Amino acid sequence: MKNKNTNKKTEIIDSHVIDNSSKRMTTNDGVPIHDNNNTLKAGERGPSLLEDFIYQDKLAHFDRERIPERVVHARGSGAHGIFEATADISKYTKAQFLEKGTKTPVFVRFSTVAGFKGSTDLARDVRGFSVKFYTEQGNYDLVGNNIPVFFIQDAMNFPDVVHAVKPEPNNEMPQAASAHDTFWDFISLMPEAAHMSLWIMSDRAIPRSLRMMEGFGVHTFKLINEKGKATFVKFHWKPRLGVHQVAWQEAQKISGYDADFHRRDLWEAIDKGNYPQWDLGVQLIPEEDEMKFSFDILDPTKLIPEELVPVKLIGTMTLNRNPENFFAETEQVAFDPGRLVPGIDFSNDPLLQGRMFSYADTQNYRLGGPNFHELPINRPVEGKFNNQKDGIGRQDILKGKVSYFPNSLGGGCPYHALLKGEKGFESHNEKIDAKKIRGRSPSFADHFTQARLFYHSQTTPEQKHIISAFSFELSKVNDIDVRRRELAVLYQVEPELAIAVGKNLGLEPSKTLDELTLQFARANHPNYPIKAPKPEIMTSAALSMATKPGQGTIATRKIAFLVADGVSKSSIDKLRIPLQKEGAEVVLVSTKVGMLSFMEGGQEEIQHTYLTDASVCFDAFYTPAGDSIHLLAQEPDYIQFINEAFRHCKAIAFAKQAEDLLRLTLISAKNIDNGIVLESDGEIKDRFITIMKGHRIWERENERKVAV
Ligand code: HDE
Repeated sequence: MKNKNTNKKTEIIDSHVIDNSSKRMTTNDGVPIHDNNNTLKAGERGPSLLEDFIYQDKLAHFDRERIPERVVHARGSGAHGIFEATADISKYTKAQFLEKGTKTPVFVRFSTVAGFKGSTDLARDVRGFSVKFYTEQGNYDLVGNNIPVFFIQDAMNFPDVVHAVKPEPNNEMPQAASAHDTFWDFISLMPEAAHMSLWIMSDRAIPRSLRMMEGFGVHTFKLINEKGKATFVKFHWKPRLGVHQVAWQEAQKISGYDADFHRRDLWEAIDKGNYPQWDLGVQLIPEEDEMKFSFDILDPTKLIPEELVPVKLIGTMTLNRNPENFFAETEQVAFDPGRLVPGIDFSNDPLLQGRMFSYADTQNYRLGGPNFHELPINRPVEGKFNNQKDGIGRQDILKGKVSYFPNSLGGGCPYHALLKGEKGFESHNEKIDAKKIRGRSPSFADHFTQARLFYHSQTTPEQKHIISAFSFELSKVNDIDVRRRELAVLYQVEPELAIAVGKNLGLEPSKTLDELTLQFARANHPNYPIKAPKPEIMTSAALSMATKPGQGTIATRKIAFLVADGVSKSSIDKLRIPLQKEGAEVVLVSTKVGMLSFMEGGQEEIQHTYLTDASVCFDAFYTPAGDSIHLLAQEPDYIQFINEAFRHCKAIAFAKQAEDLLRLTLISAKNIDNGIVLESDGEIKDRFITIMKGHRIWERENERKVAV
């Protein structure tokens, strides 16, 4: 489908798009190619000739097709869109793109961190959430994650945490997984990682869809107003479709059925016009309140509970256009938290400060030199004007003989704003009077209070999933001392959590931190462990996915209608029409592709089958009435669909005539719950939709020892 949503940025992209249709093939120099099938040879059976410039042109380019993948966040999916500012926050910031009513083109890239470029989308991992705003005042990058805190406090540890989570260097295993010795060795020695490790073991790390996750700027930044006054700010993205997860067992199966599950979901949603939306929220903290909290707002292992500082919504982002070309756009886009526009500035968060060096540095390497700003996806919409010149791959053609400043021969241009009394980016005029120190603030020394806050804020099923995740990961750790050490860390977070995980490992957690862990903690904080300040709150509803606002929609959720030839069309439509009205997507899954024949006569084309699709890829299920039920009774994969749906706590509906099929499944009279919606109990529609809005039937898990 031709991209119809255009904006100032996509016009730049479009001007670079090459359309091969109806064109004659040429070499890279535009020379028409007569024969693209045969190399030039000395005789029919002779050797190839060096003068075959057509072959060399083709192969030399092919040989250089790959560029280094990102050292982290290698696996990603991107989309274009628009951000519209919806609130007046001019009191806090002079950022032009945040002026109420302003529309700004954006490009977004979502990513996993640990896996290679071709790894599964379903890894248990933090997701990158990077947004490039192409503002009238230049590009602004908000390079965030779907988890609001980070593993480490200081940038110096970044290569270490990445080396620990990546495949182990001796055997390059495991791929896109944190369940191995080196990761937990590192984490168990770094108590500051406790908070993030709980998030990463929670359902946040296995999203149902990229469209259904929150985003966070993580660090505290500053907004700067016209008068130069600063206000601290935390950025949030709130998805309109709610925040949902898949179960870990599902994630592992989906990785086999469709490793591109998230990428495909995003692409298809945009392609169908189901444009995902997020509201941008800010938590604003006056400069005077910097030291007011029980934690340090510069510490990236801490969040600011929404109960203490509410999130104010200031704009909406809509992703409405897929990239034309994955490599040119999603792969070559270069995000950098150091790209700021007037009105926004850094804070002194030591992790953020460290990021300032790394992004442009890695991009100079990954994208082959200093001209990556000129790639169509990275170009600012209002152009760039300076005296930087030359370098590999330079595309801009600088006019005239002047490439220095100050100059008179070029009329003093490009001039800097100051000279003409205009405004450009000005750093916040913060006063700093300090001694150089290679060390850490004592205000960063409380590592467990917020980890505890997170755990206590989860519902029972969510806590069970965290216990299961730690049990899974630590069971995959071979070194028993690492297991013990991590259990001791968990004990500091919450004894019950440590005991529950310990049971699954056959270990009793120690009540005190391991000596080695203490030694490392004391290197940063000599008096460790410190007495933690009293927290302001003990639980925060905003931290649970189950209690998020926006959960009450089933829009774009995928519902499998399980059919075969002879199915009743009226039984299908009775539910299909109301579900589609709610914005849900109904997918007919049958025994074969091609035409499906209805009991009442007539046919419909089928794209999905029990062979090609899997239960774990859908949100809810319905078996309509008709002669099809005899065929389904003999279809083991149908039974598997239902059993897996039941296992993963999903809503399953049966038309009256199809209820007999239940006998063949694991669902018995004993374990029927309100997630099994039967027509014999009355009209299905409303009950089915209500159940789906709750996402899962968590009570089913109570029957089991280990969560899904
Ligand atoms: Fe990154 N990070 N990071 N990071 N990061 C990169 O930049 C780095 C951190 C994040 O879709 C790299 O161009 C350091 C926090 C995202 O292209 C690299 C530190 C957060 C992406 C880099 C951090 C992030 C990256 C690799 C600690 C959440 C993907 C390729 C000081 C707020 C961007 C690249 C995309 C990518 C360095 C910590 C988010 C190596 C040194 C905290 C979403 O430059």
